[in-house]
Amino acid sequence: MPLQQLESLSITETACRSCGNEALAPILDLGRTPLADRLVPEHKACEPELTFPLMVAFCPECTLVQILETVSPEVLYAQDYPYFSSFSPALLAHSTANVLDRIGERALNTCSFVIELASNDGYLLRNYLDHGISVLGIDPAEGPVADAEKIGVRTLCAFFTEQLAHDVARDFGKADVVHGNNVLAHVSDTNGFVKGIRQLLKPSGVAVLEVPHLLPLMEHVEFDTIYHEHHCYFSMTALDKLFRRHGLFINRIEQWSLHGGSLRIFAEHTENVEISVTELLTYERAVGLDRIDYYHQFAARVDELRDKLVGLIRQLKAEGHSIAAYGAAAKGATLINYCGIDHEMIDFVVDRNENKHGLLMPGAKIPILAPKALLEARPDYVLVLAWNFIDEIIDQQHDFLAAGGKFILPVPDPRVL
Ligand code: JHZ
Repeated sequence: MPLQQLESLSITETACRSCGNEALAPILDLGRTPLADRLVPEHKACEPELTFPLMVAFCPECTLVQILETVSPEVLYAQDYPYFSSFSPALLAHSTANVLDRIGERALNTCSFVIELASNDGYLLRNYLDHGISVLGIDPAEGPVADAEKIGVRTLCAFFTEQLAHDVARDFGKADVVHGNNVLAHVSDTNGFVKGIRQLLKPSGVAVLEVPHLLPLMEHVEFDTIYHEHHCYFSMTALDKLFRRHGLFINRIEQWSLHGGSLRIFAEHTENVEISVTELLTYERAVGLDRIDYYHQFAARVDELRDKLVGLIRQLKAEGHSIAAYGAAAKGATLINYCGIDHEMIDFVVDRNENKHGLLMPGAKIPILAPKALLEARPDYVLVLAWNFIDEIIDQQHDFLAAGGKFILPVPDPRVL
């Protein structure tokens, strides 16, 4: 399909994705950017790229922070969607622990049934299979779904909608546990998704969802996690209102450091709110996350971070140093494109996901190579785009560090480690 036609497959929303309020307050404009996960094949390096506006707004009514652009899922999650969950041992360990906790606390057994929305390559559900518990994954990305099927995780290759929830409940039955990690923010029909979850849950069932938390995003200026796949940036306050609207109650939460700071929420049909929820709601109100004033300085803080990072990179280049980057992450695309970091500054990006090798970062068109390139080319500095995995990356890169290589962390305050 020609570029212009694809770009028309996008809508600029005028009302809140959660409550429908039409008086949204813009808080940050990241300009027109390419899609963060649409890596560019080398032979298309000179062709114009698809770009879409990236404007962030706050809803004074229900407090939801959201982007205004909705790019059609067919464009966002095309056949070559490159994200495979199984590339992070830390994420795999986190998922296994999640499953073991659910099996223990809900006394799940071989009669139980678990569904995961956005089940990707089966990284989480495989753990239930190990305990003889039947599972169903739902995910629209063909590549990861094919991998899930290979390891025996039954998966429907489809977008999760309210209608699909209805069909799944009819054909497969309702679930004891519905998982959904890093998917609620990705859907454009936020209300339909929550309604769908409600349809899928047995009366005693629990939905266990993980979402990046707005509070650390704001506190640590994690603006790079803003891109078109992420429609919403959830506070506990906004989540509570959203779920209650559809007769589900977030009774408990856990806070995790994953992806820069995430919430794991436990939603059920019956209200039984624990202190973990009320404390966070109180805290968010105390810091002002529910009021527009809190967001007034955010754009200036993002620009300050950009200027500092670019200043550091320019200084290192002026001193004659070579710089590469680690992690062809979606957030890396937002960071380098908003900061105007280009191939002149960064020689290449390395990533363990071989599906990304040989491709170019969107926008900046920096080539993506296997991590061994760090030892072969020996850049002096490596800008860590996948900063959320910094501990894992340090563990893997002993040889690079031992040879005198240094890491640059971009957030919350650009610095050389
Ligand atoms: P990673 C992803 O965003 C995808 P991304 C998605 N948009 C989402 O919602 C968020 O997560 C939450 C690589 N890597 O996961 C793998 C190594 O090379 O932080 C990835 O390409 N070596 C659905 O893409 C990238 O880094 C390693 O040791 O911003 C990390 O991307 C590890 C651990 C990862 O997020």
